[in-house]
Amino acid sequence: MSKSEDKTRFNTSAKPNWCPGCGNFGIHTALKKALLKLELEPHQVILTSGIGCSSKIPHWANVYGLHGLHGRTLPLAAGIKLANSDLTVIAEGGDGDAFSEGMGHFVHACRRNINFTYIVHNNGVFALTTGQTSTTGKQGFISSSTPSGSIEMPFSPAALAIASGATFVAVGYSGDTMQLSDMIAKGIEHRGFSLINIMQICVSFNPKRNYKWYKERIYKLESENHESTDREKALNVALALNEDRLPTGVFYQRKQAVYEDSLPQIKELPLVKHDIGSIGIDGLMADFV
Ligand SMILES: Cc1ncc(C[n+]2csc(CCOP(=O)(O)OP(=O)(O)O)c2C)c(N)n1
Ligand SMILES: [Mg+2]
Repeated sequence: MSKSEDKTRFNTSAKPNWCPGCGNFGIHTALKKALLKLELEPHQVILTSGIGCSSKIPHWANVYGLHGLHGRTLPLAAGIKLANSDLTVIAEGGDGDAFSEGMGHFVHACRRNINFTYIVHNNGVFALTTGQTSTTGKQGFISSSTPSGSIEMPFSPAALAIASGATFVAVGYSGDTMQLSDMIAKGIEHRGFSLINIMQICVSFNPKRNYKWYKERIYKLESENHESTDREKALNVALALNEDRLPTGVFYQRKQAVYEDSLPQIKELPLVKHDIGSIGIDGLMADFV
């Protein structure tokens, strides 16, 4: 059997230790399916992550991985892509990682358009730290950090991404692995920054948003003839934040030059492939003496 026929090549011998029923299992499966669909090999892919239940994912995918600091999955991914643009770079993490600690990085990633994919496991809580309200939690949400109900309004990650200049914005659901693997594959194929914001089930700390709750509310944008190249329409859909109707699909996409194509140093050849044998640093070092 050739390497590319081995459908188990992204599996690890260690098994994920997420809670039984956790939506991260669906995302994990969808990611591996997407990598198989794109006929990628393990050595061509790297996953970066922050801190959280979701951010443990690089441990359980047989690709390169870097489990970083809370809120810092995006600068890791950006740095890796700029150093070795031959790699397929995927950043992962939770909503706390993306939209609390890492919010500044998120806006800049959207506007810079470096060619990598960001998969956000959005469960509306800080799960690893046992369930504090996050920026995407519902107003009134009762948790250990908001015992009388959250006062703040949640925001829309998709709307912020579109407004910040992102060139590929999709929203998925952890319970629909088929749709999700397609969406992740499309995101990876997109040249530029791609956001896959996934509504993720957290059975332990956000139990009201369970499989039944989502099933009653989820619908596919494609069934409503959504035009994903129309930025204004996409923004309106993203801004709706209607708890009773939750759209999934590619909200918005457009073609735009990627950041690394405009950098003369790496335009033709990835930085890691540059010949540095002929570069002398003696003159530079002499300045320090
Ligand atoms: C700088 C820093 N601040 C806070 C923490 C504590 N902390 C660990 S995980 C986490 C939140 C995790 O929530 P999320 O990113 O949504 O991931 P989930 O566990 O829900 O998948 C926090 C606040 C930390 N590890 N580092
Ligand atoms: Mg979370």
